[in-house]
Amino acid sequence: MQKLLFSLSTLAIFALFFLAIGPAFAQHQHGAHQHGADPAQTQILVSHGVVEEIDAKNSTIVLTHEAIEALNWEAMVMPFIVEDPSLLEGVKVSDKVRFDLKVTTQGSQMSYQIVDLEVENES
Ligand SMILES: [Cu+2]
Repeated sequence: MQKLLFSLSTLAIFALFFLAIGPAFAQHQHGAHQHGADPAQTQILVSHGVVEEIDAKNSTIVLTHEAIEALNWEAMVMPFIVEDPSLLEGVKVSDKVRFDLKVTTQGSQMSYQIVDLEVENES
């Protein structure tokens, strides 16, 4: 009987111990969670290019863009998603454009979206 009482009180002590550290543990996890979930970071880069293809239905434009040093990109041909398809209104193939590229970084993931586009043909 005395042995049982001892183990019960041992259990009670353990229970108290976990009750006491439980909230601290939860708080620590919460803090770790907040730090671990990298908030998305965005930056806007201004670049220039030439229009190769326009697909307004899919909010996509293919550009030959100049080198973008901030991204370590060489000049190349690539498709871009535009934030608003109305940006493609009045734009045609072989137009020279200036575009604002929103770069979103979340952890190791990066995504790119054109948020402004302006035709800059020389007259
Ligand atoms: Cu590119």
